[in-house]
Amino acid sequence: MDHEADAYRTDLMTMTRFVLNEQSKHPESRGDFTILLSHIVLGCKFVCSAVNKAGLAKLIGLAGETNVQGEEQKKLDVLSNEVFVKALVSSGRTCILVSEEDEEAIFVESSKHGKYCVVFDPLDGSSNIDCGVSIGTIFGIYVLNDGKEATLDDVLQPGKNMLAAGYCMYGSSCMFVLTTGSGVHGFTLDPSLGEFILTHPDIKIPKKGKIYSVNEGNAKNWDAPTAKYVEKCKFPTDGSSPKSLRYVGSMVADVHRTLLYGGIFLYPADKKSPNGKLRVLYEVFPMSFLLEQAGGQAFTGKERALDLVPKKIHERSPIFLGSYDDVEEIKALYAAEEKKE
Ligand code: FDP
Repeated sequence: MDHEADAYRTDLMTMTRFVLNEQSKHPESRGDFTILLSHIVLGCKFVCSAVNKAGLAKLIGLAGETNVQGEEQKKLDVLSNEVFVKALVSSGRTCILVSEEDEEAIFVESSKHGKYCVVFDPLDGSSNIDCGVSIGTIFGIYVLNDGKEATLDDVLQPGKNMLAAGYCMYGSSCMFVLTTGSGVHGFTLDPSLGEFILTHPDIKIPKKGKIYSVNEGNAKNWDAPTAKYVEKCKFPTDGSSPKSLRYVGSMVADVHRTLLYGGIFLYPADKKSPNGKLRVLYEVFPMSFLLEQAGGQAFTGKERALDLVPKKIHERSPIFLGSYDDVEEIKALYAAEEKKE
């Protein structure tokens, strides 16, 4: 009998236990972050359950466009946003919220005020909702300096200033992946316990991968370095095997696979979208933070992604992230292009 494996199965490291352990390493900590995280986790559990029931809920909606309480059936992304905003405000630990679903930032009323700024996309990959493909929630957290009045500048900060970031993927299992700046840890929801259990401690991305992930339908509008890079993936000139292409079209799913299997995820600029598609604050920054913490890299085509300073809360940026060596290659192609200009 494998006693070690058995011990691992019976000694359950829940996310709360994990974060409390981390907290105990900082004697000055008053547990505010643990409380904030537990509210984010609650939002994720709710969305997970709603996503699992989405098809059924839609049937109810179609039957009469109303649910049993006579309320209008809400679309999953609007519902998820409401749940996260309410969970975050009620934590009493937040001061500014930036959500993909809301045009303006939300400034939390003073009676419920805390020191954390949370930027998030409550349900990313929404074009995949109706066909039951993996989607997710992405978040990043900044902290205010003690006693400071919160302003928009507190979220318009480079990603390297984030305190924590993560995502929850609603896939074949529900996985929560978190960094607080000391490695990346993955937790899987045990639905029977209603608890996220540490299943992927200290995730490290392979140094080089065999997969590239991009919407190739945009190829005719790509710039030269992106086009050259993808060409090299398919027709390598160094004797290596061609890379495989995988593209779900949900950032969380594509980045999650990249993190575990290695390779590269690209959402480049193109002629139609000169700033790419993905949003800096709640897509590019959290994923870049996670990838760097796992030993990979994240690059915008010009600079390290986490060095970007956003000017607007819904700003977009091109992004290339993944295994260290794969991102090195695209960086070299952009550097060569810059020399030519
Ligand atoms: P979606 O439009 O379905 O919400 O930013 C949103 C996003 O999905 C990402 O999750 C995904 O990586 C990307 O857009 C997919 O965009 P394309 O359909 O243009 O490939």
